[in-house]
Amino acid sequence: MTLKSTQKRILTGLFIMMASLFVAMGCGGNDENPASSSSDNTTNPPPPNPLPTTTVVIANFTFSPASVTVTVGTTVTWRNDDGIQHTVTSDSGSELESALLSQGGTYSHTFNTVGTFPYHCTPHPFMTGTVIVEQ
Ligand SMILES: [Cu+2]
Repeated sequence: MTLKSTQKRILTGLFIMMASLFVAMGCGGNDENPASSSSDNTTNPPPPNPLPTTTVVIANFTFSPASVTVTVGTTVTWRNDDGIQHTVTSDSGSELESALLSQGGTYSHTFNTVGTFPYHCTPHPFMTGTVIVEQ
């Protein structure tokens, strides 16, 4: 009698242990969901840049477009596609004074003043362009 009731207790205890193990494993599986959902806590994409930009391409000894009209605060970027070095140099003043740009090189300038800014290429003075900055 006593032996049988002891066995019963042991069996019951084992059953409870296994049942609680099963529950614990189930909980472990559930824990992975909040862990994986925290992975969409990635860095947010940066806000779109509100500053206006314009690109002038230098190709075949030509600034293209030769004349651009922009609003104050616009950043203009020149990109040299030629295999020959060019500059972006103000005809007068120092608003634009790039170094020699090799192929693929760029020069950027932000225009914060209203006005007309004619420029040329120092090695090739026949290459000319104009930036018109409006309010
Ligand atoms: Cu040039």
